[in-house]
Parts: sequence; C-alpha cells; structure tokens
Amino acid sequence: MAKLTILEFPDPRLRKKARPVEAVDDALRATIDDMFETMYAAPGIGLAATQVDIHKRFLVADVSSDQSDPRVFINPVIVEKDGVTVTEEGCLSVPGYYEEVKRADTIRLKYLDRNGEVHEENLDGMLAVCVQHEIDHLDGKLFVDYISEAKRTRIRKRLEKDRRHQAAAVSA
Ligand code: GNR
Ligand code: NI
Repeated sequence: MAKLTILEFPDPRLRKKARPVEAVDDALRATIDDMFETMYAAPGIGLAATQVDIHKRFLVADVSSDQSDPRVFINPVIVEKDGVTVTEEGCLSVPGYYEEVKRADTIRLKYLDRNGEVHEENLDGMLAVCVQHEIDHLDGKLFVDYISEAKRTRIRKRLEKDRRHQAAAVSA
C-alpha cells in the first residue's frame, strides 16, 4: 500500500477528462487500495482517480464517520437525477476552501464494482453529493467552477501564494 500525491488547483492535470476503465484487474484493485489509504489519511470522504493523476473513470468514497463503508465506483454513470440539495463542499484539491454547491439530492448510478460486476443503485444524502463531486473530477470539473469567477480567482491566488510560502519554508 502506498499513499498517493493529490494534485491541487490550479494544476492543469485536474482539467483532463478521464477515459473508461477497460479491465477490472489486480493492478486496478491495488490502485484502489492506495486511493483508500490516501483518502483516509487526508482525511476526505471521496477521491477521484483524476486527483492522483490517473485519468481513468473510477472513484472511492466513504461517508461514514468510522471508515466502515468503503465504496468503489468504476465507470460510474448517472442514469437519473432527482431533487435539489445545497451542500457546503470542500475538496482535497482545493484545500481550506468551502462553498455552497447545488446538486441533485438523489441519483441512480450505474457502475462496476471491484470484481467488474455491473450494478444499478439509488444513492442519496452525502454519498449522492460526494459521487456527483467525484464524477465532476473525472470530467475535469471542480466545485469552484460553480462559484463566481472573482471568488475562484481569489482562491487560486491565495493557494498559489500559500504554495510559494511552503516552498520557501521547506528550502530554508
Ligand atoms: O472530503 C471531501 N468532502 C466533501 C464535502 C462536501 C462535498 C464533497 C466532498 S468530497 C471531499 C474530498 C474530495 O475532494 N473529493 O474529490
Ligand atoms: Ni474533490
């Protein structure tokens, strides 16, 4: 197992569109295990492959409070959306910033599990919000794309400044 590096906004690699997974094999399962380790360590409730510079369509999530509900969704497709919910969202790729985002409150999701078996399942609550946030990552989209350009620019500038200060502190 290994912890992976999470890309941060405005890294252009976060804008790549992920391609479908072609084979659910041991190599993919090993990467999934690394993504869980990375997500739990962060800590976060979801992680899309795009965030660790893997441009394939899969994601992990666990919205429980005690790491008791690990979920993997491979080649996820939302086949139905219902209702509207507004959630204060954060993102491991935009550390330290939280904004309200409007999404469907229930989704019907088609996906493959870690054995390559197809499922269709209704999701609601935080898991539905999280999966929509993660599928956005697979499409190169970030939650800051839903806020004003002025706010997004301010966040980008602050993160770039933070990172310059971090780099200076490390080399000092
Ligand atoms: O840890 C996370 N929390 C969160 C809170 C509200 C809505 C979405 C999320 S996902 C986020 C982890 C992350 O960045 N996944 O891509
Ligand atoms: Ni995110």
